[in-house]
Amino acid sequence: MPGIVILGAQWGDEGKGKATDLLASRTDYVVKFNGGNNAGHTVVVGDEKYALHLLPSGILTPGVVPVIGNGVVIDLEVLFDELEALSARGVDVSKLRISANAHIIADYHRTLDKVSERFLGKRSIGTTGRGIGPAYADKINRVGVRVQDLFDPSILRQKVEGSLDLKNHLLTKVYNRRQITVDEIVDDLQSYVERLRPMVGDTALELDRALDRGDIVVFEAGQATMLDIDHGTYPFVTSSSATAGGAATGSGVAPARLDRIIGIVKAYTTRVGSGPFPTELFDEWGERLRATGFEFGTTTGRPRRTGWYDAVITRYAARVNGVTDFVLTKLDVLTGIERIPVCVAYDVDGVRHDEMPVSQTDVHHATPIYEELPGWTEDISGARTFDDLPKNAQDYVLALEAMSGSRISAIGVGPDREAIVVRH
Ligand code: 2SA
Ligand code: GDP
Ligand code: MG
Repeated sequence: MPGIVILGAQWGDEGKGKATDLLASRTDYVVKFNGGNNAGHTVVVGDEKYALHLLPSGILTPGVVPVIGNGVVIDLEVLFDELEALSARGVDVSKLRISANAHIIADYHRTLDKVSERFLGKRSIGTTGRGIGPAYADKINRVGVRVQDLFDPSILRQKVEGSLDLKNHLLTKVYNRRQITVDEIVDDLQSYVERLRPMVGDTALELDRALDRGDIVVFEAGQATMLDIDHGTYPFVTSSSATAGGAATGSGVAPARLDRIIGIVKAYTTRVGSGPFPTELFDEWGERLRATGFEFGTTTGRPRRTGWYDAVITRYAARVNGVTDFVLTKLDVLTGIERIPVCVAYDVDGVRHDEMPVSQTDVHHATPIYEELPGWTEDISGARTFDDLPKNAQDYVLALEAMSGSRISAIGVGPDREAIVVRH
């Protein structure tokens, strides 16, 4: 199974970084195919904790070639800061490959992200403020600056001019900000050119050849299904394709070469930023999940919203992505809860919905229909086989498997690399 996609089945932070890192020892390439430094993947290796934002999680495994695909938006300052920080900790970052077609996040994208969020007021998305939306907007508007443009000074100037044209009007006339000059942006971007050059290439071709050789390539999604620009809870989404299709468009590898789609799903649900969240808890249970699961943004430190497991969205994620296997993470966080509610369907104004409602209004009005499953009190963090889990924990997993649309192949029982039960 040479092409493997790892993606989030909920609203992100399911533990994709840990899952990618786990697979990495058997992997040749790890490809980030969407998003940018809005992502936050935490990987715990022994006593060391790494928080990766722009770089693929596979960079931590010696021998793996990390790839930033064409679907990613790159903040060059963050790229080199992250590379330097990892190098200083002894991580070999020399193999990194970057697509010539990836887009650049410039200073004005970050500014626009922040001022437009402020402008939206109560309707704000709750973005990470990293310039992601404005950079993708430029890509779709065909006024983006791509990595390859940096290597041709006259093209770079033309592209920056084209991109800044209307933005300066918006910044100065609407948002009351200062004018940004073409020179300052071009000078900034050019300061990275020589360091960037050796990393850049036709990564789609390189990956195709790797798959031809029988190499194992892992495609690691940022964000998650419910934050996908097309399939998520629009407009409360990120601006990229975080679903399985995005692995193909965001890397240039043909869809038929993606053999396994691994959906990462938490044993409960979290969300950061605005937007509907049917199983959200506002009581002490929500507080308990946040404290026990340490649910704070890896990138921004924001407290995450928390709620019970929602099988409606997991079934939806299984379908939209064609999930072949789920990895259920953070089961340990539920230890000690006597009866664990699980959302099996929604009630929308008196009508039962077993599938994700197509209307956004219905999603906002959805209230969960819960089933309660018996909990367990035993510490499960040392479990390494399914049989090591207490009977009620096993039954919880089997119940989720039956209602979530695909098999659960592994179960996370703690943050460490080894804290995992592999079933298939
Ligand atoms: P953006 O910045 O334009 O992508 O924000 C749009 C929405 O996408 C959400 N989003 C995320 N949700 C969960 N985790 C993310 N990464 C970080 C993490 C987030 C953090 O791993 O914890 O540190 O706050 C992530 N990135 C984007 C975002 O909340 C908006 O709802
Ligand atoms: P990602 O964005 O999907 O990579 O996830 P994050 O790294 O943002 O958030 C997941 C958090 O859960 C990280 O702090 C991980 O170290 C932690 N984690 C992953 N799997 C488990 C698990 O099975 N149990 C516990 N307790 N923590 C886990
Ligand atoms: Mg995260």
